[in-house]
Amino acid sequence: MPGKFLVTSALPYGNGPIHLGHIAGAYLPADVYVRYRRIRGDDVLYVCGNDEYGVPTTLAAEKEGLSNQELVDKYYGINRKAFEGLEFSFDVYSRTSTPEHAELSQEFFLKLFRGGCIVQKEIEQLYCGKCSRFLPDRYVEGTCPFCKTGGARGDQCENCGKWYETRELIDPLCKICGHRPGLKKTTHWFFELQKFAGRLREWLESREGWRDNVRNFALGWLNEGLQERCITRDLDWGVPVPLDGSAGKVLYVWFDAPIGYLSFTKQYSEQVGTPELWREYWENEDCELVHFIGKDNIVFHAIVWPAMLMGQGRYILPGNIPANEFLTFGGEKGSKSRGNAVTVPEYLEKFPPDLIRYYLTVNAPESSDSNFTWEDFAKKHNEELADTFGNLFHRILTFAHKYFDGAVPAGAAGEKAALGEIEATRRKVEAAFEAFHIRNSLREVLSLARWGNKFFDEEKPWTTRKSDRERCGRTIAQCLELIGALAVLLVPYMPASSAKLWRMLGFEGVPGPEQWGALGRPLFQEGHKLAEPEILFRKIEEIP
Ligand code: B3M
Ligand code: ZN
Repeated sequence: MPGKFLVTSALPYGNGPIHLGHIAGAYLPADVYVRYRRIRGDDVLYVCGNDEYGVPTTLAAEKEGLSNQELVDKYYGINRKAFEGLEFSFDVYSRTSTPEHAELSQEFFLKLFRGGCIVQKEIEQLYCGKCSRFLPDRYVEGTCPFCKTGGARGDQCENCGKWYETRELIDPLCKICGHRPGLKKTTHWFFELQKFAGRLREWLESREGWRDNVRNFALGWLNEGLQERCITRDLDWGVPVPLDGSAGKVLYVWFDAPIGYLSFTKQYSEQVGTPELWREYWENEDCELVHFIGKDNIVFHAIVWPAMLMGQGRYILPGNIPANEFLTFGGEKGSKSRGNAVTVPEYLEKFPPDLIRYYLTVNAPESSDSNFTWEDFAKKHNEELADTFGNLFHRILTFAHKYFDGAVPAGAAGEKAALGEIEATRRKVEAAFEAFHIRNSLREVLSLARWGNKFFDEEKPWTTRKSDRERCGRTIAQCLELIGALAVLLVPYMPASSAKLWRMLGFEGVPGPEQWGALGRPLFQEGHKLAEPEILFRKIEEIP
């Protein structure tokens, strides 16, 4: 029976161009997963958009000399285009600065507030006397109170992933002027996370099939004891706190951002003319909510957001939260502010989308960090896409054209070798996807292509062509079945290449659920006409 899935990728900050580190972490695996679900015939909604509020935006706007609105408008366009360029298949790509999003965020806040889970307090907050401003989040840098790494931001440490209150930072310095801030009284609102500790534990412990990194990190947080957390800021850019006497206070960006998953689904429902459609996902226990994220977002998705949802009492909770480790550049995490990573626009100037979709999937930082280099990109491309997949396609298709008149010879149906191998691969790929081992799923597909090259070599059709023409035909028919299966199996990873291959095989459109379901059974009828072959993957001769 087809399933129902709501899949999200972490909302990228709309404060700079997205880079390959982001793509490898929370985006590409999600798009591949979504395309896999669709070709299995499942009902999937894939939701994402820019995260436009908070200090990440105001700081970047100050740096670029733009207003906050100008900055987020600029990067909304740039990110949308980047994702389109990489063939992402979002159903909706929105942004958190919409009125609907603000309204829904305020509704979440008020529900928790009225339920006694958000409390108001007067506290002392870091304040820079020189700049005359409070220093929330990234406006301050210091030493992480947990792992003692220097250069840590005011809200979360990039090194150990811990989330803390700005006041806890050791030796804080104002990011703008470099001076040591003092303290000043201010009023804020605190989310009493500890009230959800029991329910969170029960829920987390009952989760099956989660990656160890996510489960352990979340349970680790719980074991250390949950505390109330400040969820408002002294800023003029964000969703206003919806209470009297709260002028100048906005919601912390990590409070409103995940609500975007829901507000964007609602927007989508409006856009497609079925305003209540979102309920079929968010209010449906049979819908699987899957959040793809990078490992630095675990605490927010596995603790804070589920608690926010529990406090609303009407929405489903995440079914799985596959978090990837980091794709590093020269051994370091990619960073917009440091500019050490290859951005998507930079990549797209050089190569088509499928090559990086392939590389970042087969090399995905699923269980540990992986490092990006152009050398390795070119090497894997040449060995795997050009020499393994490309070679297989080309040698078989040209052979069929040269010696069989561009038509499928008789004989695949009665043969077990290739079809058996296809069937086994399909099973392994499906099992890998079920377990969110997306990298392994692609490695299985690569293995099938390797098997195909070996089969072709061992069968020696260039010899049997003269000695045993019937056998030669059976070999080529089986090899064509393999290529057909690869066109279907590659849909999630390389949609454009798969479509091209499909056309070379003499089919229209693109492979769909019917073809996936038939993997392992003959695709071709004897005499089926193939189209002209083209080279799908050319070797990269010059490393960028
Ligand atoms: N914008 C952080 C990030 O891009 C944040 C994710 C929000 S997901 C709701 O890492
Ligand atoms: Zn740390």
